[in-house]
Amino acid sequence: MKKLLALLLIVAVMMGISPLSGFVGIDFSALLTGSGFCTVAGAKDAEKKETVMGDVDGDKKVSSADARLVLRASVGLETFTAAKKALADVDYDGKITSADARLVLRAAVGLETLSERQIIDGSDENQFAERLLTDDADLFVDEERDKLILLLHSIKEEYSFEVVIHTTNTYNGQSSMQYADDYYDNNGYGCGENHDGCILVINMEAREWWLSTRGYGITVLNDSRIQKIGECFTPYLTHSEYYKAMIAFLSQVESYLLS
Ligand SMILES: [Ca+2]
Ligand SMILES: [Ca+2]
Repeated sequence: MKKLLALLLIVAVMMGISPLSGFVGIDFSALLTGSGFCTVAGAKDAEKKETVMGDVDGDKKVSSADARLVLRASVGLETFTAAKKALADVDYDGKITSADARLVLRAAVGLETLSERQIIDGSDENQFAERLLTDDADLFVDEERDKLILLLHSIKEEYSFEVVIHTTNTYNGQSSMQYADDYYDNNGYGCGENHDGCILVINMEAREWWLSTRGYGITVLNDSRIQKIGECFTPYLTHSEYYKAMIAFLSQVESYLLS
């Protein structure tokens, strides 16, 4: 998992985002410990094929290890054979770039199905991961969105606890609490029979946020903790640093899940 953290930090740097560990005083690496994190897109077909698009380490699976190798190759730290280059160039532009690494990373967590798009119906899996972040207010760019989904997914895998982030411009005439509760329930969020989890709603029109909890979420995120979480991430919201705000939010939530 250290490798994966390193990869994400390299990706962050390459995407022009400063590495984020430390800015809320919490070990950011803890957010990346999900063991079931690297689900394999296209595993069903892997046995039948001699090579798998995106699989550059030859284990017939597309994992974060492949993404790391592709990223290294894209900056000249790794030299690929012609055959490997063909497998690494997943966007078929004839070059190995960070765009390929990004696609491989997305494929590793089930957000993308590379060349087997037509053969493998990965839509359910994609929706499954992406449903944890619905950005109706359009606060995040694609790269930020991808990384937040990875983090939300890894928290879910590690703690059996769904953290949901939803941005909106309207409460549809409801109170913030009603809106958040309904959004959570109507979309079937939560893990286990008690629907363990929480949802953070950011309403840009009202300029406010609301955190609703369910199941174990009610126990672990009590009122005083929710207040502390808010103190941690609202300064970033105020400065329109939405992505950093969400990293701060997730760091705080995870520190309570760990305790
Ligand atoms: Ca592989
Ligand atoms: Ca390429």
